[in-house]
Amino acid sequence: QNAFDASSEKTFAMIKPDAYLNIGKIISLIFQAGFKINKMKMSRFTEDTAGIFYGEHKGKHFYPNLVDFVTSDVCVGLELVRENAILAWRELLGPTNTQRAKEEAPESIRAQFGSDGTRNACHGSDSPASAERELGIFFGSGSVMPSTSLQNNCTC
Ligand code: RTP
Ligand code: MG
Repeated sequence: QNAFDASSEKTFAMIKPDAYLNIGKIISLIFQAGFKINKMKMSRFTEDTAGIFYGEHKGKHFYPNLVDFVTSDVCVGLELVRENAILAWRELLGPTNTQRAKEEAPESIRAQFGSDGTRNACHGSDSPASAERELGIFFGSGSVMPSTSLQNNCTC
């Protein structure tokens, strides 16, 4: 479980397609909050891999919109390590809904970089079990998430 010492915890963070152009600012906020970045990978969801990652939300009213959004461009997945990392990262994210984040936590990442209820800049695991599952999807051996190879909209 612990990459560095007994008090450290791992979480899975993900910069979503609406925010990866702000990756520099978001990584600064991650380091300022005392996290170490243990792994980082840019990748793009397909409908199938989004269905694996967001399986718990299948059937919910926002699911089709969520899949359209996360497959629209690349995401950046990170393994973050810190004491109490899961809660600390979700605290830094702020409320799920960007409008609520702006009202209740104006310094939060979602308040600064999100745009609505679904396009909310970043993801964070909600429990040790989901952190293990999500880190496995992105970084496990035989990961279904390939590293990008000009999968993004690069025009160079
Ligand atoms: P996340 O999983 O991304 O860290 O966010 P969360 O735990 O705060 O929210 P969750 O309930 O797990 O929802 C997953 C993602 O689905 C989109 N969503 N849209 N009403 C809506 O339009 C709505 N509700 C949720 C968001 O992108 C949310 O982060
Ligand atoms: Mg969630």
